[in-house]
Amino acid sequence: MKPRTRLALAVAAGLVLAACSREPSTAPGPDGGPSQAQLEKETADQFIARVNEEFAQLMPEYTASQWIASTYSNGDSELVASKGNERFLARTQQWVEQSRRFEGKEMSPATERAIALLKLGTPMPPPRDPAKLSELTALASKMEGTYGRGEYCTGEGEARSCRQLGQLEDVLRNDRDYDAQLEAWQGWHTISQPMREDYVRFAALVNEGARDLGFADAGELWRAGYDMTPAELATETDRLWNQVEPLYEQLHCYTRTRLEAEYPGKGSVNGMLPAHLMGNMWQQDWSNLWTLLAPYPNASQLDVTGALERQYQAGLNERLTRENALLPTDGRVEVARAAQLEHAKAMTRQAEGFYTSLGMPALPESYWEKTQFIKPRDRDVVCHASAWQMNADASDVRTKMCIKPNEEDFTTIYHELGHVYYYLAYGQQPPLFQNGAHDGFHEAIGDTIVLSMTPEYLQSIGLAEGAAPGREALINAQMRMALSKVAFLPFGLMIDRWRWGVFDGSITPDNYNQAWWDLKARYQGVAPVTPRGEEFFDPGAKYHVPGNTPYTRYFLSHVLQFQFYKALCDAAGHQGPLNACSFAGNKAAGEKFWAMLSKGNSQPWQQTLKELTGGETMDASAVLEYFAPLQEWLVEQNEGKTCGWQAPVASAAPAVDRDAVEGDAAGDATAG
Ligand code: X8Z
Ligand code: ZN
Repeated sequence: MKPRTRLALAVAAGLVLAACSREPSTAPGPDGGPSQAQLEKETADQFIARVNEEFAQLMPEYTASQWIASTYSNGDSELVASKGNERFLARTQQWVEQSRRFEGKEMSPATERAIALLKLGTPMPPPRDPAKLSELTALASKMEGTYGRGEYCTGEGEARSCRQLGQLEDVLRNDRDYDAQLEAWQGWHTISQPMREDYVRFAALVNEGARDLGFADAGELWRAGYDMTPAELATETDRLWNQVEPLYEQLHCYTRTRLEAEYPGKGSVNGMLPAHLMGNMWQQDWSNLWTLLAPYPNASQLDVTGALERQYQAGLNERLTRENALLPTDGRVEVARAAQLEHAKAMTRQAEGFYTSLGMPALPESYWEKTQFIKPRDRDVVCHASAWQMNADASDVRTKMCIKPNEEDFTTIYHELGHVYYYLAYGQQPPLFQNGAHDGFHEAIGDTIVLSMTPEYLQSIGLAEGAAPGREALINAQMRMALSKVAFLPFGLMIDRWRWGVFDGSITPDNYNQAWWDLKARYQGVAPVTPRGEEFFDPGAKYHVPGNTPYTRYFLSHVLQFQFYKALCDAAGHQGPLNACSFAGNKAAGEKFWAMLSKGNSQPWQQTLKELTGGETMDASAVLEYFAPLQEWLVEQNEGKTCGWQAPVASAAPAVDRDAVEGDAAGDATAG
């Protein structure tokens, strides 16, 4: 996640009075800004130079307030974060309002782009009314805090025990017992019930803010940040989904067959996958079902989690021996804690090593001092992984995670460092261009590296025994990647289908949950096994909803990362099948990657994509090329099966893309 920082912009009422007065005042403007007279002399280029400067000045205080709320979550830090956000939004409102003077005037192309970005940057456009702005930022901090502190408690008195997200996820990750998984899944989905009313109000307030900026609603504003019209972007997502949908359906069909064998009579619901059995709270990544889904259990396997656990245990034992094996219990807890921190840092060093092997710089020393690597014991934090640029010259960059020694967290570190290296590379751009070419680019950087984590690479860092030759090993390796990358695709799409619908009014509070599960059914072919009525607010149990992070970025990233990977493999001179490529250690690939990162958001993404890949459109053919062997294998496995599922007729579909999705077979397809 990127902090909301520079994305927070809207129109202000504050300056309207001053702008209308005949006699320009020479007094300094609000917050020590320019006087009215100074404003009137300013050219567009000078205006943007000033905004960049003011932005850089404001940024550290804003980001610090957000960092504190995320790493020390309580009512006080929530207040500080919400006020920090409000202050930043109020200033950016002024900038947007001031920029209106230049509409239709001559200016440099860079200034024109920067002015357009001012209006487009925010996923949380605040309403003009200062009281509503204050209410909005308070709600945003409250919802994120509620998520971060969420816990599911059972029992009374002495027997009372509570579990937070990490512990409930551990159940889904490791325990294949049907009822234990159901309880963990249902338990987590209680934390969002109190958010429902807040979300209703939140949606109304961001919509008001979006309309103040000239958009139909907040969803249209979210879709406007892609150097194309909002309608075109919606159509693009449908086109890309249509490209990959047959591959997803094959994976779905194979997985369902295996689940039905594992849980006789209850491994599917009307042809759909039971939400609590997918090894993941949101069914977005099925990697934890490896033992059920491994194509060839006897062929070479990759047990990265096992290797990481062994590394951690070895470190712990070494420490215990060194410190004193006879330590009292408290002492042993402290030693274990130190071992966890050391191992989490070692995992991060490993990831950094990939980036430096490409010729990119080492992470700054302050990164290691200020990052949150593991979950603190003495306070609540938002564990959802994120990467932070704290200041405009990117000299202070951090990640915030609750790292455990498992494969999922290991690859998430590579993902987060992708954001961090983007910050470092575009740190020389003016602040308004310090952003991804679009947000899907930002999400794709680290994942492009993850695609390069081949069995050979894992062997080179001591986490696997190496690549075994042969088709069976190849299919195993492909399945491992597909369980995270292909399983994700429909999930990446459905979250914002839901929010676009909420914002455009086609999904109303009285059918929030119904619409959520209709979309889960339609796109993912996933269903709950017990009724999920409107007393629940299941969207709020996924971080990005209370965190207000747009999600289409991840869908786009899961397409783009294959395009980036292919281009970097070409740059590295790779020959042979795409899925066998690792560009680890290749300086030519590194240079090309860094050149792209350095551009930030200073030009349309189509141009940036062209410079890297030669093409100007997002295209899923690299996904299909990569997974061709697996797709062929899946079709063989599914032969004779009736694949697909019958999704219930949707109670509501987002009005905005109703045309665009016409003919989209997702959900009611029969394939194979
Ligand atoms: O939120 C994230 C990252 C931070 S930007 C950990 N991701 C999405 C998610 O967890 O839902 C990465 C993949 C999708
Ligand atoms: Zn990310």
